[in-house]
Amino acid sequence: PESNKGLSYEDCKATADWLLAQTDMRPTVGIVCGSGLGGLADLLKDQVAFNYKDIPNFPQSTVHGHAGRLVFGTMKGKPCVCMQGRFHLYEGYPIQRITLPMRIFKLLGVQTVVITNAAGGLNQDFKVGDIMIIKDHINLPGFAGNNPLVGPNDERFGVRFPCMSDAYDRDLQQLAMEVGQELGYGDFLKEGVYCVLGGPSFETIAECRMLHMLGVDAVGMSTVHEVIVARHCGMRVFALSLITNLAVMDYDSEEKANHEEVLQTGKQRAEQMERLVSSVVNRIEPN
Ligand code: 6GU
Repeated sequence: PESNKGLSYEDCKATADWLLAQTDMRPTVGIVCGSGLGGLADLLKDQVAFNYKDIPNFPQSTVHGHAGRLVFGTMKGKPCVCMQGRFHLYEGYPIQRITLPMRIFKLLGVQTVVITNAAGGLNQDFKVGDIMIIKDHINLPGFAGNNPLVGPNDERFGVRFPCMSDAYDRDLQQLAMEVGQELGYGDFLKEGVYCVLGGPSFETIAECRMLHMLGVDAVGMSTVHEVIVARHCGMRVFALSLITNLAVMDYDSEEKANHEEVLQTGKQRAEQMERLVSSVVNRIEPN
């Protein structure tokens, strides 16, 4: 039907097969680079990269700070595929389109997805530059029917009503905590609940207060849709937020959220974020 803006299984398969025909790499880990965190992809060895615009059926990334390439390569010897730049709801794509890469990952043979994002901190214990291991999410657009799985369900991907209480793999969270401690990141490695909003406008003070009351630790404009689609088709998920700014919670504050600050913090913490991700990837066991 018209309401289904997603791609058919056959179209997804065609895209995956097109990619598989151009490289011998068979990635088991898929990585999504958040705003200002595209450097992760540059860590890959023996790269084979594709601009999104050259990949059949792929949307194109339009935002400053996002490169728009799919990069195959090895990270510490492990074959990976990395989205350098992602698609957001606020760019205007149908929600089923922004999550297409997750299904491509699945059809490429990916078993574990590692997702990063830049987020605003709401937890009063958080500081700019903290890295938050996502333990759960609130899909606020989903409350209003904006879920990437809306439309006919193709059982070849997954079930009609997928469980989300185990969305974020516990073992990978634990592994990341251990790896983070070993790297000496204990002081700025946190965990918490991520809430997605549609964007592109940042939150009002009243909205931040509301989210804080709801138990949200960090707020952003991505990740959750990808997680839902990744879980639907049975991939394991690990996700990290870089706290690039603190959400404004009181009317006396002079602070204003802005994209430059987001990118700036990304640059400052990029190296640690990259080291944490690559060390976790290194220790991911096959399913
Ligand atoms: Cl404060 N809000 C949202 N929605 N996304 C963000 C952010 C804030 N900081 C980085 N990304």
